[in-house]
Amino acid sequence: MQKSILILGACGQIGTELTYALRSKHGNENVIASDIREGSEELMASGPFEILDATDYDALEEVIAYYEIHEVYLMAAMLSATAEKFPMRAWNLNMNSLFNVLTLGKEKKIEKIFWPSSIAVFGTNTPKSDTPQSTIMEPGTVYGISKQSGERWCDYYHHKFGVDVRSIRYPGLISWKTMPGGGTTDYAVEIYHKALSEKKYTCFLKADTALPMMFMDDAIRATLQLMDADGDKIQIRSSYNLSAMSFTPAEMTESIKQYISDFKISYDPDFRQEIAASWPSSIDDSRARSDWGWKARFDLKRTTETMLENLGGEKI
Ligand code: AKB
Repeated sequence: MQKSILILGACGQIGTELTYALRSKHGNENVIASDIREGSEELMASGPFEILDATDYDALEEVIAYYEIHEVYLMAAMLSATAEKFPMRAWNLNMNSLFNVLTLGKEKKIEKIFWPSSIAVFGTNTPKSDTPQSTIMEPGTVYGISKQSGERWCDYYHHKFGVDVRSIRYPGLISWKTMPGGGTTDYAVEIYHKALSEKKYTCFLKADTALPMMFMDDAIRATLQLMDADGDKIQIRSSYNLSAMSFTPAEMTESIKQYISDFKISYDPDFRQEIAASWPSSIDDSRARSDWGWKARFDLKRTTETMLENLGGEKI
């Protein structure tokens, strides 16, 4: 039987590309995109779309019953930088939306859930390099606190009620189709746009701030791979560490200069520097590799080539 899938937060940076990937895999009509606002014309035209607030349980239940949904991908969230400005709104959105889908899972109204966590679950007391799967987690941001709590709730609902919920701790994600919104790692997307349009960029992080990053194609492939894996392979029901590459703004600048030699960077760190400084510089993802076969394909060089080609419209 063909399964029906609902994506909450389909117009965001990950949601957009996840919608296209799931539609090409399962058929446009079987993947229902939803968000609190309309998305790009291209996304809206590619299949069914519902305006839906992920924190509204009744509305969510209604859409799930109407489309006979089997799987939900909950991509709606307020990210780290914006969440610092609106703590209660962030907590309400990030937690209530998760409780809604976990409850629907508990009541057997849906069969499978994907929920994204983040490297933001770690804090200043966490080992910074090659951060292990299980370690000290004392997040110092509103967003990180919501993600760490969410991980505990996912684990609890799985072990207590048998809810099939799966999760990845995404690093910073780099993509060209949709801009990120309100994150600490957003510089790694903005820099390509500015390199092409102005040949200069002012970075809000310091030159030597190393962070774990991933190209969007890898992130989408990992998400689908995790969701397709046999349930008994998914040994971790809080969230999996996932890694591809780690670099600093200075290293990223060097990588762009290989193609745009007169590109210039300057640094004007703001409140996001403190957030970035509290996160790991690199991640140990050996459990994702051994449990469900994860392996990244994009390094910084390939990411830069792909970003500049797609944003600049010229073959590199
Ligand atoms: C952010 O910067 O808030 C996100 C994340 C790492 O979860 N990109």
